[in-house]
Amino acid sequence: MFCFQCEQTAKGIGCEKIGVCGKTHEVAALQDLLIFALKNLSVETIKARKKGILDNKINIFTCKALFSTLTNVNFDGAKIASLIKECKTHIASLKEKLGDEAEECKCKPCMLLPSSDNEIESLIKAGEKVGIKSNSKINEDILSLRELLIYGMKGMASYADHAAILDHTDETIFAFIQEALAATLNENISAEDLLSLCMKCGEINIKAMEILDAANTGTYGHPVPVKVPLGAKKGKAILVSGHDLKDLEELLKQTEGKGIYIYTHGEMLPCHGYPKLKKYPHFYGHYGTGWQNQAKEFDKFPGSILMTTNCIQKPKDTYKDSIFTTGLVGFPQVAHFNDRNFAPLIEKALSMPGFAEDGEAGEVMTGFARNAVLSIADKIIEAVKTKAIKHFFLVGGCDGAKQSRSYYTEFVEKVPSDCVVLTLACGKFRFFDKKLGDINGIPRLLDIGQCNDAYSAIKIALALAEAFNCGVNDLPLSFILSWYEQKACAILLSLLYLGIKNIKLGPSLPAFVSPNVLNILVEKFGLAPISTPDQDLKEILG
Ligand code: SF4
Ligand code: SF3
Repeated sequence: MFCFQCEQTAKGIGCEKIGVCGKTHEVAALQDLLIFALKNLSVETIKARKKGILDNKINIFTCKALFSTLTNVNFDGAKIASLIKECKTHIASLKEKLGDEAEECKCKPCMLLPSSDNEIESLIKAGEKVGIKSNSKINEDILSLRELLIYGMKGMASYADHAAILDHTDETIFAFIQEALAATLNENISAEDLLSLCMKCGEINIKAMEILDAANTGTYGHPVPVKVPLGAKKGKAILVSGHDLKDLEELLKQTEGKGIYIYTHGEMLPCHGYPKLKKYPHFYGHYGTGWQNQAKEFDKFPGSILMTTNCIQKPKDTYKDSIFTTGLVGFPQVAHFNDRNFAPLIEKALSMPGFAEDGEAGEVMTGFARNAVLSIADKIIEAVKTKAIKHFFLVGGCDGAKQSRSYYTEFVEKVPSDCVVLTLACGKFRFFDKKLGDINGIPRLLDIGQCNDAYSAIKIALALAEAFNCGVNDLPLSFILSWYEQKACAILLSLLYLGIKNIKLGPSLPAFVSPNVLNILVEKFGLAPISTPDQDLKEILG
């Protein structure tokens, strides 16, 4: 195996024997084969689209399959194998519709994708031939840009999939994903063409986040600022983690009147701000922090756990029986729901002790998405004009295991008292409970939401730029980002597409970015690695 798609990749170079995330060689090979199969499916969908044949089922499948290869989503080889099989079926059905199927097709995917579909071994062998480094002659910059594009698309596909779950889809997103996936099969593609596809990926990802925002706010209302308790309520309990709002809503409905309190974990925290979710009286609070601390926090939780897509850590044996997965999440031998009939999860929660008594642990605020922030735009603009607010920092992105991520906590602690911190995604769990106070009634720590709510952050930045009649780069606003998995790649490409300069990125730069590609990002966009909080604050604030 060779995988270097995430920030925790082995030695900052690549995972070669087993993933630091726990991904096995076998699952890695199956994921490589799935990506290869999706590229070839995309070749067929492009031909089909030209003939007016559009198949939303195949489009959504493409997003789901891409999403399932994201870091910490699916560790179940059998599930990945079934996606490969489904992909092959779609290729065959499109070939048939296009009328260009041969008696026995001899194209590369058909030859490589074995016909004995159920034999995982043969799929693994085929996957070993199509990995990232399968072409040893490929130029390192081409490889770097090609993988950046694929990772950006994986992130985008995850947002498109979440939106599709709420019945929001967009043909331009599907068409781009397929064009770009097919383009990565071209071994003679130029660096310029790949770079412009990366920028296009950033552009289309804004569309994906936009339709997800429309799906979430259209279904559940615009988030409102809300205080979320971090303690416990006496009674039975279920913990929900991941990113999926629909799963949470269904669970809230199915647990009504059953004496069970529902808690969020990780990226589900912002769900408390959505009016149509927060209305449930048994939707109580947030337990623990984010996905990085999942194993130790899940271990202590006295109820059952629903893990929606994504991120997941390998469950410990101690709580394996009380954890249930849904969406694309997969672990061998862990119960999975395909239909959102959560009866076994509820039954399990009722059989567990729950919390014996109420427990106080303070509270945090969330719900500062674009509507909430822009509703006080006048106040914010006034505070900037009167210099009550000197600078805004968007300290956002993913969390991970590295010690050096303490940079972000320290940075937020050291931000001067006349500055405001906007945050989003799961990196915030390092500082989400800090009491930073307010400036003229404007909280100094504003949680915009999940990683996909980067869309909200972009909207806020654009609105402020318009109010001050300047460009986003001229605002007193700096981006201090943390990355871990591929959704962060998609968001970074979106920010670069928008022309946002001088982003600071950490805790380390991606292993898949070659020195030449890094030079382009530095020269064109002023992208820079984080240094120390003191040094970075000094550089930004002068
Ligand atoms: Fe390694 Fe990350 Fe790939 Fe897992 S996803 S195998 S940790 S690079
Ligand atoms: Fe977090 Fe995966 Fe990236 Fe949603 S849950 S931001 S790491």
